[in-house]
Amino acid sequence: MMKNSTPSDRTNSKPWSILIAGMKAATVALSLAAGVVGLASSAQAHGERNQEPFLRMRTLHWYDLKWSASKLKVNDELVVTGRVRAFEDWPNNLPHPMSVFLSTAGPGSVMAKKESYVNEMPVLQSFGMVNGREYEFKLVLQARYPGRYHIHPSLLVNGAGPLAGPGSWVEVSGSVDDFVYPLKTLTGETIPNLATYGMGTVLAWQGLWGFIALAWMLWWLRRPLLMPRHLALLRGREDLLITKADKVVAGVIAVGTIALVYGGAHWAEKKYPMTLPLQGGRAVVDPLPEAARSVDVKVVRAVYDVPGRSMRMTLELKNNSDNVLTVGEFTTANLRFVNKANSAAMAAVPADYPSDIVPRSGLVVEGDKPLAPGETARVTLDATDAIWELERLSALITDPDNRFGGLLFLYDDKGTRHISPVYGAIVPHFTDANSHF
Ligand SMILES: [Cu+2]
Repeated sequence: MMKNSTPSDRTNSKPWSILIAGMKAATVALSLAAGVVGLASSAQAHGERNQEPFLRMRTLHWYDLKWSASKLKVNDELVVTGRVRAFEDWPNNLPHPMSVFLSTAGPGSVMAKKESYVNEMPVLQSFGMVNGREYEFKLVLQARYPGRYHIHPSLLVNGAGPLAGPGSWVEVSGSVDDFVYPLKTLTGETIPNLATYGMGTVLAWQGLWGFIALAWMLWWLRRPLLMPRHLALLRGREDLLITKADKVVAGVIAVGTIALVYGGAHWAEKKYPMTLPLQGGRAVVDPLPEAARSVDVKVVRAVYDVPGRSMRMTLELKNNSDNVLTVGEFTTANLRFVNKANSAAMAAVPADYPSDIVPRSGLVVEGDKPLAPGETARVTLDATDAIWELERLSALITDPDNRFGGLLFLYDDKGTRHISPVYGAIVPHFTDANSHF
């Protein structure tokens, strides 16, 4: 019996106090979240290197990335375009990309996302991807906060989390106070700046609820607290704990809260008679037409040489096309290992492409002989670079599922690119890796 009437239970018995406590908790959570965002923006990184190698090598492969600018003023537009392929050898332990959302990865909301398209379809909503198929995306962003930011496209995969594409450094100059995002609504109303639209209303409501919560808290805090109340309970004097005034105040707050919620909803309904709910449906986006597979790739052996920071793979390539093909590039985990001896492959790397994700040593193709139409040949590729360590991809040796994946770009004599997926098991070698080839 005593337990049933402790002071904490007493407050819990009033639904409005639960409501107010909930709102207080939400306010604290929001301010904490704001603090975390603030910290993240000062650190300027977003953990892309911390993702497990299988998340970067076997999920989405991004290529042909273009950033329309590297220097912007506040309000300038940045257009990020490219292609992304949902990999065929998607990890078993990860939900497939049945529901994905196109966004950006960067330090907070430094850019406003204005438009997003996949295969020229607007993707305000989530959509599904098919493994082994490709998609063309376009993101239109508007510079908001001055600073220097690493901006990636990213797909948020339901169940698997955010999977970011390659990032490029973008510098924004100017003042955040100049940021404007005008908009015309479907009802014809012009909003001069979406960033500040309705801000007064938001602050007023937040302030009002905050004030009520504070008043309710102070009402109880001003009196003797835990021990005296506990003693009163022990002596069976529960009647002393709640006065008549308490009941009146509680009643006023209860009725007032309900009236405020009802009145507020009524006011909003009147002020904004036409509103659309946030759209939670899914967009349907067809993948790009499938190109004929020019080259079949079989992984004969793949080795990650730990001390040498080198990935070596022996592949069996079968040329199904009518063209003579040469190996130009191997791309994985947003890194581009380019065969420097291949002029078409070198020409496919724009001068302004982020150099930190194009390893300098490139891709060494042993023998580097062109592949005749119909020919099947074994080729050994060597991707050696400190970047394996730097990007923490060498952690793939500790994965419980030692597999790797990537895309192989081959070029014909006209300079046309032919893309083939590469995937298979990979064995770490801690010493003397070269003796196995
Ligand atoms: Cu980044």
